[in-house]
Amino acid sequence: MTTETKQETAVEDIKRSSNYLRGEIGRELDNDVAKVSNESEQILKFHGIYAQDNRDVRRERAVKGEELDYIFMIRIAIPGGRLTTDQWLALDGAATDVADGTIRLTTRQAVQFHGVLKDGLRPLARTLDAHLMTSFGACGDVVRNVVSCPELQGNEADERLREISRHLTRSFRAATEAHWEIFVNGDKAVSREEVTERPFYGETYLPRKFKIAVAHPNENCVDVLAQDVGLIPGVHPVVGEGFNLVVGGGLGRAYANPDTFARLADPMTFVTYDEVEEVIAAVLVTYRELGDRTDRKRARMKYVVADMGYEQFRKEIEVRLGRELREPAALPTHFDADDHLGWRTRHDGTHQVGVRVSAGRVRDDDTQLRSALRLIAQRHPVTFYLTPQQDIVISAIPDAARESVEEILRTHGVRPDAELGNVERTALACPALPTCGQALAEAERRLPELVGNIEGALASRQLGRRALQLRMTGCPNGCARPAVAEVGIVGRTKSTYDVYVGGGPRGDRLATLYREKVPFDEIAVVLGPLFDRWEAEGDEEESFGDFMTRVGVQ
Ligand code: SRM
Ligand code: SF4
Repeated sequence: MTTETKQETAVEDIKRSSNYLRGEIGRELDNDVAKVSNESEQILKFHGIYAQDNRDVRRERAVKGEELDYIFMIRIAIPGGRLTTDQWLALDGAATDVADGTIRLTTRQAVQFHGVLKDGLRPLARTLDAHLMTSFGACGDVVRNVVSCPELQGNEADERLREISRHLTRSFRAATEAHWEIFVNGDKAVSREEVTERPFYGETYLPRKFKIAVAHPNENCVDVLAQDVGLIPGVHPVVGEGFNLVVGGGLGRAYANPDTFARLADPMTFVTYDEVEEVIAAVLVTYRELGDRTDRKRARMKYVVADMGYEQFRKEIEVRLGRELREPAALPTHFDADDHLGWRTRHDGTHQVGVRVSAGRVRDDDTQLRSALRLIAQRHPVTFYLTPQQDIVISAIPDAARESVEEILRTHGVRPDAELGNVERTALACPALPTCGQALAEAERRLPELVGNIEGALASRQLGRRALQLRMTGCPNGCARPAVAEVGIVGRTKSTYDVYVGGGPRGDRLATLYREKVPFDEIAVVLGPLFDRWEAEGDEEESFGDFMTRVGVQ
């Protein structure tokens, strides 16, 4: 009998021989070539940088035998999405100086710049560093930007919860100084001795990315069950305040690999504030040791949990932790999702306003949103929070500034939340074409049209006032989390999409595949019979996702 030994992927060797994420990046940044080598592409991801090319001109250039339009995407980790006005203004300046003039807010409260040229990478890194931000660790096989509910602010208890996201982002950031050496300080750090890399990373880091989110005690705007590790604040009858810790969520799939699937996390244990870091570190070591390094598509922790079974996975963590895990406490019974839009008065008497950003793209077009945010940041001592719905909350607005903020938004054409359509209000889309190398179909650029079609279909029934959560992606990687949406539209081919229904804002169930390979223009049409049933048979307050779950998807 022969035992087949699977080979590690080439990426493992690239990581191992990179000298803790240096590789040849420094040298390649200095040459005149517009792109970087394959090895550097892999290592650059750990620095928050993706090598891309403008796919709108890819074919035309290839036909003419011309070089592709090589560009870079840079993702900046913003723990809990919190930004000072000074930081926002730095990002705004960088959008003009080195990127395509837009600031892209992500579904994980980060910021992305698109269309950056190679010689813009170092100046951008220095700008970020000068304003206490970094792209390091925003991508790559490490713990990514830790997400937390933007409502966690303003009073002591909430601030303490939000602080966890910043603390965990820092604690689980790789220790290597490679980024500062290559991008920020030049050769200043070369003579420095390498600091020891963290034990849960070592020289090959994690098998793949690792995602953590901190939910609000009562609401799940962060999609906590879609994370590798999710923290749900709660109170334990014996140990008091802390978190229910859930493990093994993830939404990405690949059409070419039927063994890939979306999975919701399982409640694993209850941890106190003091225990949270230690337990997550044990989860990371377990994943580091047991994760699949032979197939990148199955390297996520959810597959370790699914393959060995949740009970066994829990035992593996206990072995590495050196003690038994406490049982989880009861999960919140009221666990909906807030869209954080519109005006509210905070605990401390200041105000906040949540502003919708279509597909997270802050720019000046029909609406002068970028200029409005710049002006607000220049004039008022506010704080910005990016939301996991790609929106922005302008917070800590003093009484005296409220009118001025309102006026700036109005004169720049930023619509108040009351004027938003019921699908438009919460719709998400990933960037897809032309920047994403994995996109099979359009997403962000066709979101407004799709929203219009679906709002039209609802209005033509008596459903025009009913909210509906729509999420659209250009491929099944699921970056806008369509797998848990009431309606998830997932790119299948250049012109068709798979349609999923039955998830919901609580994020506690997966949507079901309803129709495959639907042409874009027919999406609202194929949903029509479901809307008819919802109108005829749904209870007054029953959301579309709840209704579909009750009656079943056929
Ligand atoms: Fe994502 C890869 C954009 C959230 C699952 N994601 C990508 C890349 C980097 C494409 C690539 O690998 O070449 C996309 C960059 C496109 C571009 O041009 O900007 C990309 N992902 C995004 C963002 C910007 C979407 C957005 O509309 O905001 C989000 C950035 C988050 C951040 O700030 O860190 C983003 N990606 C997600 C999420 C949602 C989440 O984490 O809450 C998911 C599903 C959850 C999960 O991880 O399971 C997600 N992205 C993926 C995957 C599938 C991973 C897998 O399990 O197989 C890929 C593919 C990959 O990693 O190889 C991917
Ligand atoms: Fe790209 Fe697919 Fe993610 Fe959209 S879902 S950004 S197409 S990887």
